[in-house]
Amino acid sequence: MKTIFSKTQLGHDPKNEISDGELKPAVEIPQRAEIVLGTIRDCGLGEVMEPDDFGVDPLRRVHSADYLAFMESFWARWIAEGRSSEAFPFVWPVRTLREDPVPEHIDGLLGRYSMDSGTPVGEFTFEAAKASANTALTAARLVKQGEKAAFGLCRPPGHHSGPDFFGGYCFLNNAAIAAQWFRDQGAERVAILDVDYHHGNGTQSIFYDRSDVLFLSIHADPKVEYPFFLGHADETGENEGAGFNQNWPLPLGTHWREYARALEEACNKVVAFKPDYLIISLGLDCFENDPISGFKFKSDDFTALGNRLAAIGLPTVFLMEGGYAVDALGTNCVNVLRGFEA
Ligand code: SP5
Ligand code: ZN
Repeated sequence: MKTIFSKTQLGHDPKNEISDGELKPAVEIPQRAEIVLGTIRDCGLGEVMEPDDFGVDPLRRVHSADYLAFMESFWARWIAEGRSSEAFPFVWPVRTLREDPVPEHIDGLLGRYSMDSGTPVGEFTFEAAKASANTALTAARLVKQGEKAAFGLCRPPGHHSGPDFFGGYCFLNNAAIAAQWFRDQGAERVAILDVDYHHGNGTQSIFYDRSDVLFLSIHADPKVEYPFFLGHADETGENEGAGFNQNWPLPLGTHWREYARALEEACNKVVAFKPDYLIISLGLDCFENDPISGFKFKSDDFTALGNRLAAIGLPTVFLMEGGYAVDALGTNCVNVLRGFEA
């Protein structure tokens, strides 16, 4: 299968993050993409292509104009404020506080348009995020043109980003942008299956009241894991979207054997929905040695995951999300993709 990737995606190069309440070295780093790319080349998975630029329109179908304008102008305003290093949000409009009027000061805006302090914004972050979204769109277009599957080597990832906020290392929701693009190109139904270790809160929220995009997510129970505030089993969609969202929160320590039972249910849901296309939010952070995660996948289990996804039998777009055990990331990613092709 073909892989899409642009070097522009490496421009987001965070040094630190606030993780577990402390300043720690960043884990969502450019080396993640480099190691995956290297493994794809070494094993001869297929051609690696640059993305095309799809412009702002497909981003606008998912994200609000004010959020995109904020991200576009952020770095210049941060510098103008006298700041010089990567930016961390630090105040948020929770509960009794007001979102309107929108603040004028950059510190207020930073909180208004974010969900956590674990996601620093740097000079080239938004350029990298746009390239990552173009990678997703280019992969989607390949599948629309008849490829059985394509791999968008997205980085930064996307599934935590909502209509008007960044967070969880995500700035633009690549999977949502690709799903909406398929709809705008005439697809009737699109399914998104999120196998990242963390709940895809952004993607869920974007499609929560819609029946044309099915969102399914298997992840660590948010009672005990990030993102904490979404991803429970009772979130099944609302209004028009009732019944078109499903979560499988699983306990810390979950092995492939238990995971596979949830995956079976999710795959059967996908088949019953009869979508035109399937998008896989491909996190690789269920791996046993992932430094921030608590599931117990072995490298071979990723092959089994790819096998099961292939058996669904749909045109499939794989978009990379998380996965932070850098040394094993290339192997684990390629195992899914080759497991799919086997
Ligand atoms: C795309 C994606 O995978 N984003 C994940 C964002 C997670 N950010 C919070 C990290 C908190 C890590 N806590 C580790 C506790 C065990 N040492
Ligand atoms: Zn994750």
